[in-house]
Amino acid sequence: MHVLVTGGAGFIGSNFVHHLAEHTDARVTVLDKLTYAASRASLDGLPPGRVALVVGDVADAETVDPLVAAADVVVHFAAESHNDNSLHDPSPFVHTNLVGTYTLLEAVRQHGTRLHHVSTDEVYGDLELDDPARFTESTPYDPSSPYSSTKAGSDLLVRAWVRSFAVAATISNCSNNYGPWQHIEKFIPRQITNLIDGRRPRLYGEGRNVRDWIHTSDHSAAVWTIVQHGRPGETYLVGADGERSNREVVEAILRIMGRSEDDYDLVADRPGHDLRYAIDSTKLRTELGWSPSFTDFEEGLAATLQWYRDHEAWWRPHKDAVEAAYARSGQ
Ligand code: NAD
Ligand code: TDX
Repeated sequence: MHVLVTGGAGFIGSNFVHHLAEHTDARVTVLDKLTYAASRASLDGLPPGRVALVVGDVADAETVDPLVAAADVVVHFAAESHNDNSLHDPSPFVHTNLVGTYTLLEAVRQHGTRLHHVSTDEVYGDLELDDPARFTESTPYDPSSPYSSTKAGSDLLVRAWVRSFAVAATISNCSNNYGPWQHIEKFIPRQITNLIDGRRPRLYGEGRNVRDWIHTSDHSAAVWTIVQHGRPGETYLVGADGERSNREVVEAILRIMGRSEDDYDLVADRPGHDLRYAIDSTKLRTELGWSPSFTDFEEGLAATLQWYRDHEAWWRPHKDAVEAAYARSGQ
């Protein structure tokens, strides 16, 4: 099996490539533009001869077409992924998330190649803190940010290509990932590296917003399960029952580091900040038999914290610039 992985040098994509190398015999081609969010180092240590990296844009049909023609299946992770960036400049989000997905869809249509599209729970908007409901596959789309609206649009393109052109595609919508190689602009690595650096954690607003955390390895296993056993045309929600308020996450990080639990700052809120995400992944668990391995969030968090301690050389060169950009927004 030859798998084309778009965005395979990013946080979740690279974890997925390692998952394929460890658990399958698949040959992998990574297509990645190597934006600021990518890291070649995240692909180190892979078996030589089984993984190739092509540097290119998923929205460039001339690059994409021969790669899709040569693949048995395409797994599409490539995206602009950070909500805060999308509030400052939505343009690359429209280009990569919408035009990129369209470009890939036209290529898989042309070549009859199976596609798995990786998406987010943010397409469903947000829930109230006290709402017993969780998102399911039939929750109506209601995205809030330029990021989530371009992801929602990309999902709708996939659904339309399935229905109109019989493209064999599946979609997964996953909750917030954490783990190694996540860019330090994101919430958990930002707070961990702040503390290692002698800075205080920075919580938006009151820190009440809730996210549903899943370890990225469990997301990779879910995506591979769907590629193998998912029914074309279907959507599967991926989540590990990991709801925590942002304040609880920061308190847990502070505890693990032996610091006082109130040693953080409240800073300017994110405009349009989604209140709560929560995933009901019953369909994936019952139909395809997937379940998460990382069931203890604090344990996964402690391991992730240790990873950032051990990989300071990777994130250190970017830390000041990331913090300077946040400071311009009072965050
Ligand atoms: P990331 O930002 O860490 O990585 C994205 C990768 O895509 C980078 O390697 C980047 O270079 C590449 N890329 C960007 N634009 C490209 C283009 N035009 N052509 C080719 N490559 C391009 O993102 P991530 O957090 O690993 O997210 C991966 C996917 O998973 C995204 O589709 C995202 O929407 C989805 N997702 C993420 C989360 C999460 O918590 N991070 C949760 C659910 C779904
Ligand atoms: O410094 C911070 N302080 C803070 O309170 C940062 C960076 C974030 N936050 C809050 C905002 C969110 O409520 O933490 C929460 C998580 O923030 P992000 O890491 O930016 O993630 P989020 O906006 O929830 O989106 C993530 O999960 C869904 C990914 O970035 C998306 O790609 C994915 O689709």
